[in-house]
Amino acid sequence: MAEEVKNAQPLVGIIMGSQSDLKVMDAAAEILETLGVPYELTIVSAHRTPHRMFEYAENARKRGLKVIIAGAGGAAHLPGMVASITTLPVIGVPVKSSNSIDGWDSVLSILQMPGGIPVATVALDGALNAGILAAEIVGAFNPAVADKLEKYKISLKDKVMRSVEELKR
Ligand code: RP5
Repeated sequence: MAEEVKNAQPLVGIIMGSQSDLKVMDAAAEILETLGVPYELTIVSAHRTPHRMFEYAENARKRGLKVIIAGAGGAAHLPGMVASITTLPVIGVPVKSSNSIDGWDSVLSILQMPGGIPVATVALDGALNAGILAAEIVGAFNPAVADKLEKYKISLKDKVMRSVEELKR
């Protein structure tokens, strides 16, 4: 992480139910680094550490976080429970864990929230998009992050246009 981002107050909290989720959730951390958004990353389990989950969600806004990305697999209650406690926006990442039924358990338990408690659910293992969405929320009020997002989108377009040139027949 660039020094100035590393030392800055985290704006995005990345949490996950287990260390086994890290291989997926790392993509959110990487893109936040690319986009210059300070973040923190830790493990918070809804089922195995419920008190830690409550404390994390309750204190997140006071600690200066603006968005929470929560990833979990199986009976993935972490994003929804965190969203029920905090007024910060929560982005849910359904993780396809090894004992899951093709990931449907994770997707549905994060997606099907009751009215009043939204979780912005991304695709199965969609931590990259969760990171980008979190940066876009921060970028709505932060011109430096908005500028990096603009450059990122241009880089995506450029990549497609290079393929168009390469495939020209
Ligand atoms: C969930 O159960 C975690 O988010 C993880 O995706 C899944 C399996 O956890 P481990 O048994 O690998 O710790 O709570």
